[in-house]
Amino acid sequence: MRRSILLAASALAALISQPALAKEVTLHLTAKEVSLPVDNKGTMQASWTFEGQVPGPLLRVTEGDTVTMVLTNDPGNKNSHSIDLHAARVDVIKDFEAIKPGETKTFQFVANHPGAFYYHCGSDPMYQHIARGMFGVILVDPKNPKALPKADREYVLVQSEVYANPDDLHSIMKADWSNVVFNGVAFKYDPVHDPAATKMLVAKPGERVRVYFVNAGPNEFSSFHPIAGIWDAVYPSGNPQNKKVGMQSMVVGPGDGATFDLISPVEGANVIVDHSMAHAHTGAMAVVMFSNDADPNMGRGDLILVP
Ligand SMILES: [Cu+2]
Repeated sequence: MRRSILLAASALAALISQPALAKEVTLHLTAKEVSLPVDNKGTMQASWTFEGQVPGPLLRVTEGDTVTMVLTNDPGNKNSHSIDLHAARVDVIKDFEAIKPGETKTFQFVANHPGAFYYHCGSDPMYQHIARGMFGVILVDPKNPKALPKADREYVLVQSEVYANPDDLHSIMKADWSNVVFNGVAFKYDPVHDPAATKMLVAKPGERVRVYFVNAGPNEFSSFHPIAGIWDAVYPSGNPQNKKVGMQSMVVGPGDGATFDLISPVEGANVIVDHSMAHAHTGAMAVVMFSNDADPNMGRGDLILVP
């Protein structure tokens, strides 16, 4: 009896560790021009977004998948928009072209490279569309489920700059931003530096916390560092073959991304920052609270990209 259970368990384990079968996946995104808060006090800004949120929805496919991307420009919008997916190898002119309000565009690619990739609007002027919030993350999970150690929790952080008046194109070209932020809002997950913040990222001591990080820019580099922690592993572009270990910080430039694993041996807080102080102290800080009674839902399901 015990032997047959063991055999069944090993057969199941063999099945689970098989490379994933390539699938055909269709992803839909709609460009929406909305008003969104850029700080915890609710200061609103006219934003250009994917699906009315900054960053846009987390897209997730598996290495080898054939992906059909369907972009709709909401008929209520005033501007042309497009999508540039860094996970795709296609024709920039034909596939990443801008479409007018009310139009829909479709293109296809094979997700050959695993990783944490940036996506953004490339409509002219691209730096303004990015500065107004038109960006997000597409994860291409490796087809071999053992290519990376299993993560206990996953979080997505996207860095970007907030410009006080994004109608002033000159201010964006001069990088004259007011705040550098994670996930669209200054100090969004940092009640330590902003009493108006209500959220934190959480995990238990010993858990492997995987942070998929993309720097949307449009201009500033990020020196990505966990205060009171050390990155157990860093994978530039999120590719398992790019493994670095024991990193204190890693620079992620605008338009780039990486996967960062963090494990705390003790209870207490780490603060993930862009260690460039002008960036951290205007909003690029996120608390990760390690406690034995951490909320089991955080860092899983819909709470990988914490709203
Ligand atoms: Cu756009």
